[in-house]
Amino acid sequence: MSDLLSIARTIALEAGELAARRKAEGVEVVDRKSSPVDVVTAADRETEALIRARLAELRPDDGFFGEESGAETGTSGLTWIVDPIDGTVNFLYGIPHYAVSIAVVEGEPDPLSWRALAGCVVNPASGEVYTAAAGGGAYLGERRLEVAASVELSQALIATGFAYSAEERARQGAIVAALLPQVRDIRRMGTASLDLCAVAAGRANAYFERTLSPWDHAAGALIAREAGAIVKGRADAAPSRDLIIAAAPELAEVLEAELVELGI
Ligand code: LIP
Repeated sequence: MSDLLSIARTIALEAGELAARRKAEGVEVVDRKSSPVDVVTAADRETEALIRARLAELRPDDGFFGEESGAETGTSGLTWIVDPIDGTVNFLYGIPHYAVSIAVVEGEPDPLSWRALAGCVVNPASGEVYTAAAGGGAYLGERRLEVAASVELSQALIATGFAYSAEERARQGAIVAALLPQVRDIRRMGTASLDLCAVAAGRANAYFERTLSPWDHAAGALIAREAGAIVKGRADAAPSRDLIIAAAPELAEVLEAELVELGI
């Protein structure tokens, strides 16, 4: 497990350096994906290519599933789930809040069934490095992380995010508008992996989002869980495109009930 974690960490740091260098040199948008605002930059592709090449060197029998270059099955039963630049819009706008996210899972590369073994989330702009191994706890640098104690919904600082689809954003916006008067405040920070790490570090009491891809939450969910948070989907389901919620156990339950009430 620790070998897998050190590989994730080493490669995430290398990829973070490359992304930061490309940011300094100027960001080039090379394509659009699910909508006119869902952009791909040259750095997204180059960073993923670096990660994929390094993993092929160090773990040739493992599978790979990345945001920009898709999936390849391995023979080892393990798969690396990679988001080379999570928070691409922040990266594009020069907002120093984006991340390289690398996780390794056992089983099918499907969040509904996989078992996450190790994960690393690096914010190249802040230099913060979040890590976790299954059963081994979560860390920010050398500091062991613990999720904030559960609070009343009215006292909760809640992170969330919005999709690239205007139609979905309209639905998400209506739910957030209804939730806002019931909570301390909302934070839209733009990077799902760092939102999950914020819950792990006690910088937010909870996080929820719909329409995320597996690479957006693979590493962050393990880090939040190893810090003591409940990380779940709707009802008893695992986190997925349908829904991800992360918070201390009691708050997670109350927040989910309220979100369902609001029609999430
Ligand atoms: C982003 C997520 C964010 C979400 C965006 C997008 P990307 O990932 O980190 O939480 O709100 O819609 O999915 O596209 O930057 O890898």
